[in-house]
Amino acid sequence: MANESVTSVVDPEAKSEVKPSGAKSEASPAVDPKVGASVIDNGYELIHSKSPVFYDLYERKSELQHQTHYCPGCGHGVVHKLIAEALQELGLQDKTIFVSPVGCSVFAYYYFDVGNVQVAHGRAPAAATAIKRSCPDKIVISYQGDGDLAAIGTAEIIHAANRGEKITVFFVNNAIYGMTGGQMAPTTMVGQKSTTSPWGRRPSNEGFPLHMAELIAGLEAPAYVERVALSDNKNIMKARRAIRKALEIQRDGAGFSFVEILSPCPTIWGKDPVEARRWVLEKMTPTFPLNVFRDRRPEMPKGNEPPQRSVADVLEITSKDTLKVTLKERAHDTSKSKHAHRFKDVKIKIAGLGGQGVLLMGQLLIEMGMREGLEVSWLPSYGPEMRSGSAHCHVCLSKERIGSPLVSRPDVLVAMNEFSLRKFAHEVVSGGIILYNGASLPADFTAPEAQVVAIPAAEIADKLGSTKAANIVMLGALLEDTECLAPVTALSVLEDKVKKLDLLEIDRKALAAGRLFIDEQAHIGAVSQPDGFA
Ligand SMILES: Cc1ncc(C[n+]2csc(CCOP(=O)(O)OP(=O)(O)O)c2C)c(N)n1
Ligand code: SF4
Repeated sequence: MANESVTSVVDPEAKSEVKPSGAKSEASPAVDPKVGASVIDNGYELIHSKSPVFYDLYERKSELQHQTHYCPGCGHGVVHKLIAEALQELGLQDKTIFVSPVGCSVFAYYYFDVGNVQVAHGRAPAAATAIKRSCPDKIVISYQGDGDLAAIGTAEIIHAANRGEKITVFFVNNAIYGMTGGQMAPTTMVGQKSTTSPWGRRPSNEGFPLHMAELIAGLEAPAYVERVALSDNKNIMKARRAIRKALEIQRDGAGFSFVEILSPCPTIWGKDPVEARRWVLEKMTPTFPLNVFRDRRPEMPKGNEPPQRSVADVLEITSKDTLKVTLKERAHDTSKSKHAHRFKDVKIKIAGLGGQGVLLMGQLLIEMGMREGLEVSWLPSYGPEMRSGSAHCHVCLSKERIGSPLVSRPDVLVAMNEFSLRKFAHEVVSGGIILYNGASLPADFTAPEAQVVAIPAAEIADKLGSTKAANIVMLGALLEDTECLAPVTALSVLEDKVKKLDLLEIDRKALAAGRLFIDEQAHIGAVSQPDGFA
């Protein structure tokens, strides 16, 4: 971690401390390599060592365990150290979950010995929201650069702040994209050169820099908003206090806390570490004034809090014990596990229009898979218009752990309309199955490598009383054709999921009709492939 010497005596528990030890002089410190102690003869003995909030070993740096991947003089190392010390002093290490961003600090999880989650670019406040809401007792930190927070992640940070999520955000503003080599950030200052503003930022073309602390302080919900700078030791000490205070606010459940930290990026700025620090003070602070913009407890109207339901409640499981029993029952329920799975894994893609029950069919399949003791995954995909737009889902059923839920080469394609048939048929593996919802295949369609079956599912479902049950007809056909799951499991899932008795009755019949169609009609000509079952 960055070797910032702490210039005041700190908590005796903390491992960086300053001890008086004799007469003063300007001589440089001698370092004892064994204990990491710097002994100087100016009256103080400096003892440096890593906070226990950091891992002992930086795994990624196999041969350079003593240093991080940050450039010399980078502010990220200093901020990491300040956060680690604050967590240590507050005794919060074991309760902390750190959300790492995309950017130079993405590797925070190699350093902080706390709970770690790494998220997509800009999404840290959204992920932190979910984590904090599901684990309200944890200390959740969203750590972000200016590209991450103020460009791609603008929406996430504004809305998390506006909702007053009880998380802490540390916003490292170095006025540039560091990791990707120095493109203009929303915080790049007027006149500042970057690879994408080589003439200097011009407000007439690129707009003005965003002042995130002020923007967030303008909202009603945040509890604490401060801007600090890593320009010199005095300001670093202020940053230290701000970071600690932000964490205390979260510890006390007081609301959203946000600290913007003006931070040097010597490498991209093309300056040495000392110059870069001076630049923070002389160039950045006039544009981004240091201030406590907000320090108050927000008042939330009482009495209209949304009902909080536990996971067990949502899953309709009354308690942990019931969950255990249910799982145990499932494990020992021979009627459910009797079905012999002759496959190692089956990958299915189900595609059609929103409203055709495409996503639901996938969910039913994975529920069935779970009941038969399989590993399962379901990945939905739909466009901007959920209803009536294209929709598809990826389903994996496997006896082994699933590496990726993405199905790019399905064993089975269920195409609920012609568009999906044409779009995805070429992805199906050689010898795979295509089940098409239609009385016959389009005249010019061929898929010589696959077994293609056209099933008039919509018509069958219509006759049974509801066109909407076409997806269940297809489900029945899929089960019969692939034998991947037992029909009895399908029935039990439908019985649990479909609450309306009249619809359940239609679904039962639809499931049976799909199976029957494959058994009795598919082989005598419903297969529209010229060569029959390929
Ligand atoms: C979705 C996505 N878009 C773009 C990128 C490329 N990218 C990686 S880091 C980064 C900018 C990081 O800058 P900043 O947040 O300021 O962090 P710094 O590296 O300066 O600490 C970008 C654009 C990406 N990884 N993912
Ligand atoms: S490029 Fe800049 S932000 Fe990234 S590690 Fe180096 S100094 Fe730090």
